[in-house]
Amino acid sequence: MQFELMASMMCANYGNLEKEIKDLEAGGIDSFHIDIMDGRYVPNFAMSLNDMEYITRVSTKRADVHLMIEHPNNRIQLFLSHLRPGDTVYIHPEAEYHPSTTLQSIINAGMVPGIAINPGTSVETVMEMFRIVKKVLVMSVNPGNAGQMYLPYVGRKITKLLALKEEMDFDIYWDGACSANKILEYAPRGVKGFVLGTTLLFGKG
Ligand code: S6P
Ligand code: MG
Repeated sequence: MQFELMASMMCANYGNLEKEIKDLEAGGIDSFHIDIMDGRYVPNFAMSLNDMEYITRVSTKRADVHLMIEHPNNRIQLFLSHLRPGDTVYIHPEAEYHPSTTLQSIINAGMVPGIAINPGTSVETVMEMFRIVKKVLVMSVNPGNAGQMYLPYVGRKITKLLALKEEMDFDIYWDGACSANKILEYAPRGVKGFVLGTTLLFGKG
């Protein structure tokens, strides 16, 4: 069973971020999940462009950038210019009038395109984009904060996505309240990667 682990860097220790990055790399993390929030699409501000730039400069692993911002197309080049080919960028389709245009910009820049699906978003409303993206990030909490409770109704959506992923050629990733039990249950079923935050990696203390 092979799966990827992404460290949710909004939960990291900023007292010594370089050490945190190196420790996570030594611990075997596959990529750094970077939650960018604008205080509008979600009611919070988390990481910034500067944090993203620092992490990509210091780390040797991929960046996994989760844009929780309104109209990402307005600023997408700014984000892409700080990333390396092969890094992943997810947008939320609801945050954009023409999400496929934004996804095309991500592809043109050599990044891996993804969409993030909120707990209240149904598979059917975003299905056309599955043929464009390589990754679908399933939110199992509402976007905006770490340390929230898992929303059990998301499990049925993952079952639907698992049935579509081969035909439509995308991988499924899990974001929110990810515990060891969730990995043990969903990795064998075909979920490709898991974002680790306060639930499993960084602790709540
Ligand atoms: C939430 C964000 C997530 C969190 C992650 C934290 O808006 O997209 O990536 O950082 O879910 O993990 P946990 O275990 O604290 O829920
Ligand atoms: Mg995230």
